Amino acid sequence: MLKLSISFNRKVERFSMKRLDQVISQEGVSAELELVIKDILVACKDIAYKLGQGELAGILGATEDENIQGETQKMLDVISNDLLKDTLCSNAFVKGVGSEEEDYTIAGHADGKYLVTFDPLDGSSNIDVNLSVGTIFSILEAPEDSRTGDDQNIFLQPGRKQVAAGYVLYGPSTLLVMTTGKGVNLFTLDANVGEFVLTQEQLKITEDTAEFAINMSNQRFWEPEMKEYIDHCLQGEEGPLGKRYNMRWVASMVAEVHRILIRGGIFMYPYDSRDPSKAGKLRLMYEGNPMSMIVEQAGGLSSTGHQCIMDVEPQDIHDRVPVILGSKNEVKKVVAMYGDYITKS
Ligand code: P6P
Repeated sequence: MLKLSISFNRKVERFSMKRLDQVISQEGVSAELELVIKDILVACKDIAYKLGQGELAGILGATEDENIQGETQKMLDVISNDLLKDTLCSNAFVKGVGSEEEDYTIAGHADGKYLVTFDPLDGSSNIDVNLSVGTIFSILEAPEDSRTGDDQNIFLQPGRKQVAAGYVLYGPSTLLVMTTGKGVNLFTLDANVGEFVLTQEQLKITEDTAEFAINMSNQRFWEPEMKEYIDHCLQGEEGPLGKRYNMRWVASMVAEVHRILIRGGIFMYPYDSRDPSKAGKLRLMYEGNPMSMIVEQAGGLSSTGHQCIMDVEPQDIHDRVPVILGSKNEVKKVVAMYGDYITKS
């Protein structure tokens, strides 16, 4: 009898959960912006379905093409990109889109109010081994002038100008984490009804951590400051940081950031000397900025080592940026080693 009552309560609780539109309308989001967010999620629900099909859909594996980043495109990279691009460019309130998978920005509606940048399938090297991947999106207001969405210059705004940012994590469950500047909420896709429902609200990142995420195989290419910080972590209790650290690396930024939101941590993809012409591996407009808005809205910090990522003035839609983000007090330790201590409280 007890078992039946528990399962019944869970069902009742689920149907009392707030839907996405109920939450964002309470945040004072304009009807136009709500429609843009909803279209992003229409595409993401289709991406989630296609990912869930795996081998059955015959869409795993790589294409023979490379994107502008010099990365071989997976079939699902292209499919996900096309879904988001087609859905958003047909939305009357979208002036243009920028994608990791597109060389140039693409025009939507000339009088659209919003610009959307996205990484359609971040971490896609994980697809063929069935590990978590995600979609990252960032929304800016379009300048009120005559330039059209295929002019990348209208996108070149610092991350502080974002009006919304989020990601969809395609894991054991499909989760949406999003902010419109009033905190960070977590929604779970209820596949039975095709709705994202609020499952955790106002997420906060713990200020301290003992878990770092970095690709250690690049250690010989890092700047001395990063080498020193990681060396201090590895010295554990006997070292200058005075505690034992754990390490994680999923090679999927969405999964790393989600773990940090839930249990704290610090994620770093620092500058490395493999290609001195590049500021880092990760891209500012559709990885660094949206993840930084989420992390800062959840009480964390996000820095290049020398300035907050959302203060960087972009020069190109595909600008790269060093990324150090996560638990506030740990990010401050790393940034202090670079000498430019963040004075944010
Ligand atoms: P590496 C995925 O390709 C990605 O852009 C991020 O999601 C991830 O954190 C990073 O690159 C992984 O890079 O060099 O470890 O494969």
